[in-house]
Amino acid sequence: TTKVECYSSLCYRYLVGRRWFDLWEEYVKTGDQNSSSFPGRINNTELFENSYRLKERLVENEDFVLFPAEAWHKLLSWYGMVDEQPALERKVIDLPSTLKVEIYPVEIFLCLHSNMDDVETEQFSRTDTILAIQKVMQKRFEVAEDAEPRLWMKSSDTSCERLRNIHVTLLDACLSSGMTMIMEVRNSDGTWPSSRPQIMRNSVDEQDTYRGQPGVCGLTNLGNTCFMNSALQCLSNTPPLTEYFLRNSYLDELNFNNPLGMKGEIAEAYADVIKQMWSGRHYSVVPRIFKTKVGHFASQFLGYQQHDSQELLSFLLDGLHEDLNRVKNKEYIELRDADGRPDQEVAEEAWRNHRRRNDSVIVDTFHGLFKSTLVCPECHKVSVTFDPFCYLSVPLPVSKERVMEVFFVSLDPLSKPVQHRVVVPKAGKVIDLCMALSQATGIPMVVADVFNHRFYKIYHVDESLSCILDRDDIFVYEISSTCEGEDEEEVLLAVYMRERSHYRDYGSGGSNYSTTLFGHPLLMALPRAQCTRDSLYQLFLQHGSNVLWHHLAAPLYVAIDWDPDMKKKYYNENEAEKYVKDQSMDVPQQQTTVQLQECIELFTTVETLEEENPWYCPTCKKHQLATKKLDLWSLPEVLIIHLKRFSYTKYSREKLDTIVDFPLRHLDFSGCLLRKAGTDCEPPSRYDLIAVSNHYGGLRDGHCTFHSFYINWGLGALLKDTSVMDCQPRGSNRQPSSHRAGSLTI
Ligand SMILES: *[C@@H]1O[C@H](CO)[C@@H](O)[C@H](O)[C@H]1NC(C)=O
Ligand SMILES: *[C@@H]1O[C@H](CO)[C@@H](O)[C@H](O)[C@H]1NC(C)=O
Ligand SMILES: *[C@@H]1O[C@H](CO)[C@@H](O)[C@H](O)[C@H]1NC(C)=O
Ligand SMILES: CC(=O)N[C@H]1CO[C@H](CO)[C@@H](O)[C@@H]1O
Ligand SMILES: [Zn+2]
Repeated sequence: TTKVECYSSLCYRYLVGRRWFDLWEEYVKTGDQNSSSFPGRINNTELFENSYRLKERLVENEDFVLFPAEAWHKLLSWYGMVDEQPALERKVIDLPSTLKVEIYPVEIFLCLHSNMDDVETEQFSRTDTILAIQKVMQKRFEVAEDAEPRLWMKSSDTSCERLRNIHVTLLDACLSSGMTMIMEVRNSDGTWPSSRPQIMRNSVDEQDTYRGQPGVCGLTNLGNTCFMNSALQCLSNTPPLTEYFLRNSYLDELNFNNPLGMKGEIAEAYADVIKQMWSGRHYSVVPRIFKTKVGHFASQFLGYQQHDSQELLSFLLDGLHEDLNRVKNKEYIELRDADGRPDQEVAEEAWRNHRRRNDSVIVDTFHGLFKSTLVCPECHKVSVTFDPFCYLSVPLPVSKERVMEVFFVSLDPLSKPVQHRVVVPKAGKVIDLCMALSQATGIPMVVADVFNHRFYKIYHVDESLSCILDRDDIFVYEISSTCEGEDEEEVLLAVYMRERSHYRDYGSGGSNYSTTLFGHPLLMALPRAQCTRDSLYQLFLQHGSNVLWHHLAAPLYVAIDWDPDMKKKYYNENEAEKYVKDQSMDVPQQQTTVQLQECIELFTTVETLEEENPWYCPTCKKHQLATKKLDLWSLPEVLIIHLKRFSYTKYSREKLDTIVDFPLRHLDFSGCLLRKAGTDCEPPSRYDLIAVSNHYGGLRDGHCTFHSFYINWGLGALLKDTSVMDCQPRGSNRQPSSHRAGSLTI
């Protein structure tokens, strides 16, 4: 999705594959009319699955760019389109609070109740109404226009829901791709087929009799909502919060007028889900209304894309907090600097001030306090503040190394490219890659990104390795140094293989043909003096006689044109695609494991502020790159720890897949809490795990799961244990307390 400006109700955007776009951009920027940079016809192949279906989870600007209609039609008229690919036209839709381009319309299966084997597929916009679907169905299945049929929506094998209001949009009805819409038409005697036994059994009847363990309840995936369900399961299994909702305490505290809140709607929708989950009457619950509400208040969670579960959890905790804030009139509070006063005093003041504006079950349960200390590098002014937090976002130790897989192409025309796995410094340069490959033997090499039989990019040795993405096809070419004299100038020649079409036009006196690229492109270094047409031609012939064309070290900056017949005879397509694996490819990649405690220590490590984010020193009266240290002061009853697995840099988005080992019981913070024990209200410092929200897979195709079955039962056991511990002294002389043992959510 993308934000767009669009003032007409019928407005479209067009998708163009990123690869073609880059080629085109290069071509127009350099103004180079060489055939080597000419992008050719628009080619969106990489965006399609079979039969021109758009691949799932494409990311704007990474996989494709969007063009307004006018620009698209210009491009199309200038370049044309390969293989009669369809234009990827997408509607701009008006969603609550934003306009978005609907990259993926909703794909619904349609069938008649009387013949559920005959299923048709149709795409709809989220802004279409259910009525629009009904009309399409009536037409498709030849149901009389005045028939007044009933519509049912089947979202899983066991649940079927009647769609009563046909005037709502697909978005508000939470319809998503893959759902089946069933149309039921009255019998001739006026009765409905589904009112007869065993047909269309509504799962509600079934569920009324189900008496399972309260809280052990699945959440139906409404199409990529695993991130939301996962967060909901974690919260649902947080005892103080769930008890608060089940006891109806929230009814007295709903804050309908808080401008920062959501008029109580999020809290009410959340309470509804929790009550259903803990009723013991359902195997699973469809959090449809909750999802719609979330979408209304935070449009980034609308629809279909994968999201960070943490992002949603953070939004939800914020929303619940403001909806349930007991403070109705927020007073203005002047913040005082610590000015050397004792930590205890400043911390208590900060917490008091926080509670004067923020007072809710969320604060009671999840908020803690940390201390941040900034030191000016110049005047050594120390600034101390205490800030509340709702969760700890801890960094992962970032590996300074990176494993790259590249193909090495040696000078020997007979040897095949060799795939290597090499370890390079993450912040290194292209030269480091060459060094790693040649083990510092100093063979001259050139690193290139090869795409579509041409050099997509040739890297300079000083370029940063971060420009190279893991998915790029990197070829490293050995380069001969043919220069005799030291001061002779060398040029790098790139060679492309082209095949001529058979078409010839002798009418104009010369031959005329079109060409297509094939095979691997080649690279070669030559003294400038040798770069004449004749000597290149000779050189090419010499090497070309070396039979196996595929490396025929026959490089020119120009392309080598092959006659189709010659190509058939001398070019072995299969042979050319082959490569061998270096033994480095057999070494299994090591997974590093770190302890959760290490991440927490990293969180409290002194860091120097970055250039983009300096601190204004009140003494020096200017921005300074101060050192900053965070310390934990007090921890909440339920502690949420967020592992920062996603790292975003200018060039790449990366998911750190380091394994983080965490204890299930007794995660101990007593060593790193600044606030010293000994006071009456000792803060909790030992935690047991109650929930984990886990994201599997890569950045784009990842899946968020909550092993609801496993975790719920496991959790049941944990909670039982916890309640046993409630009535037993913890630690040495501690009296039985009504305090629950602290719980930890990751
Ligand atoms: C073709 O490319 C070469 C190398 O980039 C450049 O020197 C030459 O001027 C280009 N020719 C045209 C016609 O643009
Ligand atoms: C279009 O691009 C794909 C790779 O993305 C390539 O395999 C295919 O040959 C291209 N088609 C044409 C006609 O150039
Ligand atoms: C080659 O063919 C194209 C298209 O048929 C034509 O426009 C062009 O003039 C021809 N060039 C030569 C040199 O014959
Ligand atoms: C942690 C938290 O929710 N703090 C809020 C307390 O209230 C102030 C003023 O309304 C907000 O700005 C904070 O975000
Ligand atoms: Zn200073």
